[in-house]
Parts: sequence; structure tokens; C-alpha cells
Amino acid sequence: QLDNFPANFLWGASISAYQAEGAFDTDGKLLSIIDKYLHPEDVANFDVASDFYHHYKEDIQLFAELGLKAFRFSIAWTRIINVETQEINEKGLAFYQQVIDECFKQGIEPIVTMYHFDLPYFLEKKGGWKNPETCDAFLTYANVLFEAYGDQVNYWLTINEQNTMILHPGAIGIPENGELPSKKELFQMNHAVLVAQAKTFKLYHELNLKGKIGPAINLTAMYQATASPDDAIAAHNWETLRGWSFLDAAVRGKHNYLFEKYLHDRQWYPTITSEDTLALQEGAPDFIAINYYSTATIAASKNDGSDVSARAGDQQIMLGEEGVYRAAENPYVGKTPYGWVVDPTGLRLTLRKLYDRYNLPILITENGYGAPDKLEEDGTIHDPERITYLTQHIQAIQEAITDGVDVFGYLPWSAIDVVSTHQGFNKRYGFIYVDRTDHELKELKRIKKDSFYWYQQVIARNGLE
Ligand code: BGP
Repeated sequence: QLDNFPANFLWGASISAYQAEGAFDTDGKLLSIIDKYLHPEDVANFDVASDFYHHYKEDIQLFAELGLKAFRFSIAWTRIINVETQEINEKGLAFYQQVIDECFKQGIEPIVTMYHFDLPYFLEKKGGWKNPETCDAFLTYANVLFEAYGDQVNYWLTINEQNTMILHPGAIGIPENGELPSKKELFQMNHAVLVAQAKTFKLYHELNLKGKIGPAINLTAMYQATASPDDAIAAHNWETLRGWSFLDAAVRGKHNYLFEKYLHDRQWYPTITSEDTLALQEGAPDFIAINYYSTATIAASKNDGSDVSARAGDQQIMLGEEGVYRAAENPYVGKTPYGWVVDPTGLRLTLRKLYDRYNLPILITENGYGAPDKLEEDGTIHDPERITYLTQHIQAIQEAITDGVDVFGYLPWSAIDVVSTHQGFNKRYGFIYVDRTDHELKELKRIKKDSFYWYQQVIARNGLE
């Protein structure tokens, strides 16, 4: 017998600024690294995206009809501050105020991500996260957000998927010359982001605001490929280096010991000042947010280049690393059309492990099924695979809650169709379809998918049937 979902469970859905808003240079918005580099014309157009910037009212009203109790969106740093002149852009602040107001008007809790891959391009030109000024700029930005919305917003997420940014360095910043950072530079940047995050936690708590703040990591549970002790060590290394090390720094206030050894052994250890050490110790989150899509199955390294290429069909996550671990196939899990592992039980396991380790409340800020949805001639969109995927994951969450894990909300990706990072609008996740057949991309009609009506019922009955 499963426990019911808590009465105040935050049923919601998520988007991010650069994937949904469009209006990339409207009302004083400056360029981010996404605007500058990620323009895959053949895939989609981030300039317009789903044009949430102009459709936000209509969209939030649709979210209210869907029954959402919470809506997670990110704020574009480049709409808020001109980091070169330090000027605050009132129009940018006003936009998010309207979004927040509309949420509250519709009875929806706004959940705000402060930074979702879209670093201001001006900072990137000055070295991005390699430059200590970026950390200061982030704190200034955080302060502006807390002053503007701190008395209204109850849930803040500092940084989306820092671990993904390390795996795909294009997301943390690409220098002017297009050369990706060296590993040493990458881990110096990683450290800088962790320090900025810790200082943001501290700042938030010092302001005595009413809400809560936490990190948002992509957490993928892992299995060891066989009962071989070498696979077990490799799998444990994987779990630590790809997941826990980011959260340990955030929650425990210091770098994980295995992570430190990994960096030392390769001469990638960052410079850490005594001020950094103190900052990590002084800032702590109130809850942990995770984005969960898949699990990984990990085997011992073969100590050659095939460690990296053994990807088990997973397009997104480069599971292997030469000399450290490699991916293995798992015959017990399914896959999406894009090769992402589907493993609802892995979510239950992830939630248990996360709760065991930190004993903090957990918010699931992403989870979802990407597919090339088709608009039928009669104007319907049938997405039964998405419904099955989400049903199974909701059941896994309910099982985790019954196990005793404190999960307080579920915000699948995505509330509405947005631009997928690699496949544009060919890969959709939303409950609401965005019709981009209008070539001028003006109308961008919103159409409810089958999953919209299904999720509406789940929320209305506070759980599955
Ligand atoms: C997460 C990101 C999101 C979103 C999602 C789906 O890692 O936080 O921004 O893009 O993955 O990924 P994709 O669009 O590549 O399918």
C-alpha cells in the first residue's frame, strides 16, 4: 500500500529562459553565451524559441488550466543587469515581475532558477568563470534578484546542472578564440561556480527572506555492470565524480575526498584561497533540487580510448572517461527514441540515496520524455509514450515517499514545448505543443497534447489512479 502524496505537494513543470523566451535582444536584453554561440539554424532558432516573452500570460493561464501548483522558470541574467556598466535594466525586472504576478494571480507558486547556462557574453569575453570578477558579478546579480523578488518568491534555485556544464564545457563558456578550456581551467571554473553558489546561499540567508534556496544538479543514479570488484570501484568513482562531488561541496561545505584525489592525480587541482574555503563552509542550501532523466551502468576502464566511445547509446551524457570508467549496456532498462535510458526505479533509488546522504528535502526540477510529437490534421497531439514515462516516474516518486524520502515537488520538463539543446523542436517535452509551422514565427499557436489532459487529472486527484 503506497502512501498518498502530501496534501501540499508541488505538482508543477519547468522551462528555462533561453529555451523558451525568445526575444533575445528585446527591451534591453544583452547577449549571453547562448545567443552568441548556440545558433544551430538547421535545428531551431533560440532568437524566437517558443516566444514565452510575448506569450507568458496566455501560457501561465494554460498552466493554471492544467492545474499546476508550481512553475519553474529561469531568469536571464542578461535581461537584468548590464554587467559592463552595472546598470540595472528596469524593463527586464518588470518582465519577470509580470511573470511572478501572473503566477500568483493564477494560484501558481513561482520557482526561480537564477542561472541556466546563459552566462552574459561580456563576462565570457573577460575570461568567464576563470575570472574572479564573474563570481562578484553573480553575487551582484543575486542581490538584485533578492531585492526585487525576495519577498515574493519562496523557492530559489541557484545554478542549473553545474555538472552538465563541466561535461559539456560549451555550456560553461567558450572563449573568444573558440578553444574549449583545458581540464585544469575547467575545474578551476567549477570551483569558482561552487564558491559563487555558496556565497549566494549565505547572502540569501543573511537577508532573512521567507523562502528557501538550493542547488539544481543533474543526478543520474548508477549501477555497476557486473559483480566484479573492479566494476564496483569504477561505479563508485563515477557516482562520486559525476554527482556527489558537486553536492558535497554545496551541502557539506568542502570538496569530496575522492574528487580531490582525482584532481591531484591529474594535476588539475584548482587554486583554492582561504576565503574560498571559508565561503564553502559558510553557505548551505535549504533543500536539494535534482533533474533526473536516466541511469548509468558503469564498468571498469579498459585504459584506452574506447572508454570514452562506449556510450551505451546515450546521446547526451558522455559516460566514459579514459582510464577512469566506461559505460556498459543495461538489459533491464528501456530507451527513448533518442537513446536516453528510461528507468523509473532508478529514480526511486536516486531519491533514497540522495536523502540518505544529505537528509534534506528534495525537489525534482526536471524529468521528461523527449519525442518528435506530431500535430494531427484534426489538431490533436497523441503522446502516449510520454504519459507512460511520466506515470512510471510518478509511481517511483510515490514509492520513494512511502519509503520515507522527503520529496516535496515534481516539475517535469517541460511545461510547454521549448527548444531542445541539441535537436531544437524536433525533440519536444511539453504538455503544450508550440506550432512553428508559421514561417514568420509570429503566431506560435499553443495546442494541448493528450498528456496535458492526463496530467490535469493526476494533479486534480493528487496522484495516480
Ligand atoms: C537538461 C537541461 C534542460 C533541458 C533538458 C533536456 O539537462 O537542464 O535545459 O534541455 O536537459 O535536454 P535536451 O533538450 O538536450 O533533450
